Amino acid sequence: MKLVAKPPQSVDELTVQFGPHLKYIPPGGWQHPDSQSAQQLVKTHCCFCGQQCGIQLKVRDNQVVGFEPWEEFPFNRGMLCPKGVNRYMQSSHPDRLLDPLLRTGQGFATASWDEALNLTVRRIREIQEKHGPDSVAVYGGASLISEKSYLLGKFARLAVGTRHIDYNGRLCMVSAGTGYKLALGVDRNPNPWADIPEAEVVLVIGANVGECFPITTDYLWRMRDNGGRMILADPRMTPISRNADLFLPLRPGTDAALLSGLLHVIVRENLLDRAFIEKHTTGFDQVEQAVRAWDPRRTAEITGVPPESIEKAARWIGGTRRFMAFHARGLEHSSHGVENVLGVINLCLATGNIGRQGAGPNMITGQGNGQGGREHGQKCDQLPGARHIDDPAAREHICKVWGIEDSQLPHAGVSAVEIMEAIHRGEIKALVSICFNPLVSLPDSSFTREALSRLEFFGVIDFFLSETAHHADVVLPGSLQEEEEGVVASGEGRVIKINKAVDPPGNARADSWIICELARRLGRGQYFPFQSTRDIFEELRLASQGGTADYYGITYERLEENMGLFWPVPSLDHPGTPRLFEDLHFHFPDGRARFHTSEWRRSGDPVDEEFPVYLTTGRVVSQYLSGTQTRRIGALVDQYPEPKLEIHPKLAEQYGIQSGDSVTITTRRMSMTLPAFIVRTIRPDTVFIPYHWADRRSANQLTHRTLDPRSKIPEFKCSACRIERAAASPRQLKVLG
Ligand SMILES: Nc1nc2c(c(=O)[nH]1)N[C@H]1C(S)=C(S)[C@@H](COP(=O)(O)OP(=O)(O)OC[C@H]3O[C@@H](n4cnc5c(=O)[nH]c(N)nc54)[C@H](O)[C@@H]3O)O[C@H]1N2
Ligand SMILES: Nc1nc2c(c(=O)[nH]1)N[C@H]1C(S)=C(S)[C@@H](COP(=O)(O)OP(=O)(O)OC[C@H]3O[C@@H](n4cnc5c(=O)[nH]c(N)nc54)[C@H](O)[C@@H]3O)O[C@H]1N2
Ligand code: SF4
Ligand SMILES: [Mo]
Repeated sequence: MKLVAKPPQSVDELTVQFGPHLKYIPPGGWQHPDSQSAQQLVKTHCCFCGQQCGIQLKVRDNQVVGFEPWEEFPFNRGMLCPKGVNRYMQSSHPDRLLDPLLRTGQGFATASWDEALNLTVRRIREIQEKHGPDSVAVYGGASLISEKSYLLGKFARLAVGTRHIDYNGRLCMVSAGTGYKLALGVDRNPNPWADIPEAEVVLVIGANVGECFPITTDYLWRMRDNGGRMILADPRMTPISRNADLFLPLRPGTDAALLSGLLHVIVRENLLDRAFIEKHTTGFDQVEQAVRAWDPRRTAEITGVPPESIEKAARWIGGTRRFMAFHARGLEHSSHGVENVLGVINLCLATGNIGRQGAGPNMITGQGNGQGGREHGQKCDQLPGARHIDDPAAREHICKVWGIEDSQLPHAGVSAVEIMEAIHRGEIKALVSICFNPLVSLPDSSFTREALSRLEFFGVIDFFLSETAHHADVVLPGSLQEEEEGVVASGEGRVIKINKAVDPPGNARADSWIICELARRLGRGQYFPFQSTRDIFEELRLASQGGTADYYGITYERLEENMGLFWPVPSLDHPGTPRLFEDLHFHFPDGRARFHTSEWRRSGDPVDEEFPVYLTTGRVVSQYLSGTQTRRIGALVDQYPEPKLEIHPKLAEQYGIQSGDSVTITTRRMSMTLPAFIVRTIRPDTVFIPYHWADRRSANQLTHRTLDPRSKIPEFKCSACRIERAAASPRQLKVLG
């Protein structure tokens, strides 16, 4: 059987049709070959979310033509969500970039690799000669396999010679990471998911598990089948609320208050684990003092959660020694995201719930390599092995592995949103970006668009022409996950093997080749002698050795044999570490976990008379992130074709809005118009918009740039808005992009 949609042989069409419209494969348009027609089945993982489900890709004639479940992989045991079963359609998609593109007066023209790479290198050096080494910045991404993210950190610091490198995980996992490092000394989930069914009480706070982590739902159901209870805290009743035992419908941006209120009741009712607190922690006295003010009545006023529900939840949590908490971006996308995370960890520490099966605080990692992508140096303050760039011992180790002097290794740069702000101010003049679509995903998109227009040089490496790439001077056609072998670390902390299924099509090249080639042409080839991602991994092992995220004992062969290994794996005979802190030794010199006070503060964009409604943003099950990948697949597009404004019937009635009406929503930045979707599952003072679309359909036109002071994450989950019924109907789009 053959593919109905054939990949184009050239990008001529793109050079003519330069614009926001992309092609998509209609549902059923790409025929599903039967298993006999596949020449090869490649065991690998889904390229999308941090669950990293095992999957087998069917390969025929160097094309990925379908998939088979991989029943033996222990995490998902063959289960996949709608994105996983449709991902294979990207491989030969008609929109794949097949040649380098250079900007011309009218749009883009195809170019040879020599032209495109040489121009990139020449512009970087010209700009640095004029404005200094730090006038160039590098953006990375957490969908990249760990080899590429390691390589990118080295590329920025040694080949470009800039201190400014950061990545899209800055919009995602950094509040969690900062919180876990502050409290426990390590940025990784303490528990493997196999622990979930063993818990007696689970708190899910700010995570839409059903739509964003569909496979985790199965673990939660098993926990409930075993008699466990689930508490859900969210301004929206997401799909898993149907099986929640207690629902806490909190107001956006009030998590720290809720968590203080829960701890208040636990203290008052003496449900603490005093022995654990005394022996294994520091700082509880201040926290105990701080939560005194948060009695259920005051907590209810701020959060909107009834006081009885707060009391009940606290008694359940304090009444078990098998309590697990799970949080995702609903908790963390906040100007006090780190404090919110610390509030969750405080609950676990105060009740002695950590280091055991079925007990512990857990972040749910977002992106495919959201965990691994933040371990090996593409963060602005980080060196491989999750080391800090200002730590003299860490610098010495990395300088030795890289064969350089300390003076050659730049110090910390600024974070992703701050890089965009420095571009806007004209301080950073050039940007090289891979695996990031900031025009859609950063807050306040008009600001981002303005900043991009001020760049003197912008180079993008992507396999599709993303909305951001439209602003590039050079677009280098890179590779999909299945086009290079390597490793990722799943949300559990399990390092797993990604296998290569096909070569990049046309003149597209492996991302790692592109980065190494740029480094060579920048005159730094001696530091980039890699012939393969395996070579890069061998260096990564050495660079991570002795660090928190120690990969020294991991080899590709061991990963294949064991279906992954949980880091740290300090030696070749080490079995890996599925559960952290079993010895109740936390990663600080005195071995004690740290309590930190977690104070509630208002959002950076507070509601008032003019903007009286809370706006929150997030996801739907069929779309992924900025949508560049999933908006091109009809079977996914048709499930949720365009952004809608979720609104409660009471609020809708107040403004005379009916389902399907056009609604104009305005924030302190911008207005947009979109159809109303009236649902009873959202708080009546809050509206929700999924953010997977671009341009006039982008939720990030509305959001604000307030950052958490420590993690530098934007406050995507809480803006103030006003709404009104719009006169005209929004454009009904038939071809969806
Ligand atoms: N289908 C799909 N799955 C995905 C992704 C995707 O794009 N699509 N992306 C992946 C990535 S990178 C990530 S980071 C994760 C994100 O996974 P989640 O964080 O689960 O997803 P979101 O929709 O961003 O937000 C989660 C929930 O937070 C709630 N919320 C909003 N404001 C608040 C608040 O102030 N407090 C609390 N407690 N809750 C609030 C929202 O109602 C929403 O239900 O999903 C991953 N999985
Ligand atoms: N309003 C609002 N905004 C948000 C969020 C929200 O909840 N609300 N969530 C935030 C979160 S949690 C996240 S993670 C960010 C994500 O934001 P982005 O990182 O901008 O989103 P992606 O869609 O993953 O963009 C990645 C780009 O890299 C490309 N790409 C993917 N894999 C590879 C690869 O292996 N190699 C190469 N060369 N390119 C690749 C894709 O084609 C795509 O163009 O968005 C954030 N923005
Ligand atoms: S749950 Fe995540 S990893 Fe699994 S199939 Fe869906 S998108 Fe892919
Ligand atoms: Mo994310």
